[in-house]
Amino acid sequence: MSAPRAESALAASPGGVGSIPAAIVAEAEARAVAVLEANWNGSHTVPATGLYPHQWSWDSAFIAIGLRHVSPRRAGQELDSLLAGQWNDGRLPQIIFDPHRDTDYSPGSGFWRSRAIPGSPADVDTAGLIQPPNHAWAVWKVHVADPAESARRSFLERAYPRLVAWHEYLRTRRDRGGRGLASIVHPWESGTDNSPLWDEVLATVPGNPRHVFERPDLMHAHASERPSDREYGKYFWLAERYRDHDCDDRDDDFPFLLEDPLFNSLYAVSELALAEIADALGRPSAQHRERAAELASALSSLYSPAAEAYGAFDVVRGELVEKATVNGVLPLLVPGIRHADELLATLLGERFLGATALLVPSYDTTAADFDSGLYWRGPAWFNMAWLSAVALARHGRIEEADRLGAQIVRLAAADDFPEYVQPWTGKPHGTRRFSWTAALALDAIRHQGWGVME
Ligand code: 2M8
Repeated sequence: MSAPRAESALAASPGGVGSIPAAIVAEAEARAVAVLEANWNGSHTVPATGLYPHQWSWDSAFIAIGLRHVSPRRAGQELDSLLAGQWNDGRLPQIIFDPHRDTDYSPGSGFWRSRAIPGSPADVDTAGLIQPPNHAWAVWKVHVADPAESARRSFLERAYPRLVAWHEYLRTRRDRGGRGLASIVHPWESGTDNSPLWDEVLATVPGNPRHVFERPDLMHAHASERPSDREYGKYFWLAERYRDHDCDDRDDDFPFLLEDPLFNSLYAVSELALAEIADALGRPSAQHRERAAELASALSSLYSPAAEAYGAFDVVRGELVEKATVNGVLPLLVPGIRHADELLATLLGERFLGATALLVPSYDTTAADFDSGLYWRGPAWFNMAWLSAVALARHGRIEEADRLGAQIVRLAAADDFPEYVQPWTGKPHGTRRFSWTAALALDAIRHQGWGVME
């Protein structure tokens, strides 16, 4: 289903944030800061006060990347508080629960009962799953925003061993396919929950969990903008099975094991950030650069010539899911990645940004099941636009990156920092005053350039 396409601001208004009147940028900036202020709860920032009332893992890293421009200290606290939820095996959990908001989101701490699982942190309740590893990258970016403040707080010294343990967890416990890439064990771990990439595998997953689940999310977002109850049945079934095996990653018959191209690309970028951190601390860094190169090389097995994008590898069936999603063009972030020309052509071509999209759609707009308003099955998300801008700039496409940066700012400010938008009209969807939308708009305004490690 494709929607009528509006005249493209991307094509019609060349130039970056500088092409937006200064007063509008100043107002957008002030309002973005106010969103982050309102969503700060004393130790971390919630993604949105109603829909997502706890601390989410990869959200916090994106949030810190924006927050660093207004308060490097608070950006550091954001990440410190996330790292405090680390398990003994190194995993950084998808969610750290706020005990005061326990019934406001499902599954909550009562479902996960993490403290009963060996190796979980003793003083906070967390989910057992993980999210994409953008954390070392965020730690580095927070450090470079104010190295003196970072040094005063020994930020890198404290974060580095925890980040190394996190990546070790991914390398040792999550290489379920033995192919040098990390597998996700649940759609929630991708951050792109109901992406069409997971459809075929989810079809094999039972949808009848024992847990009787509720949908408090539907009080804050319309059902047509959220995964269905049918999908939720499968999500809970998988989470329940993972929890009941004590989240130990040694469940041989686990039915959902996928290598996601975006998850592994962020892993590679974060491994390079670990090298920067190690250099700054005067420690050996070569192993991190080698590891990043290994990941780049292993990622190439995900390339699909048919999709002209990277797909996701289904470890259980040994098959590549060959669909073009925004996840599958973002390996462009990784130095040394193969098929970069094809990925650039896909990202800038008709199926994604094309001549008329305002932001990058999450899924191939020509696919039969593309849906311009449904969550991760078509709409454009601000974190993906921001990652695309960084990726484009890496490949010398500065003008396109700047235009995307300007669109991030315009569309974020136009509708009170929406969670996601219709790609051609910019119509807002999901919740409003969404933290990573505000944070990444702030970064697009304030950053010194799109350099990956700046
Ligand atoms: C969405 O995911 C959560 C589960 O983690 C949900 O649907 O309830 C995704 O957009 C994910 O990427 C994001 O981290 C999370 C919080 O913003 O919401």
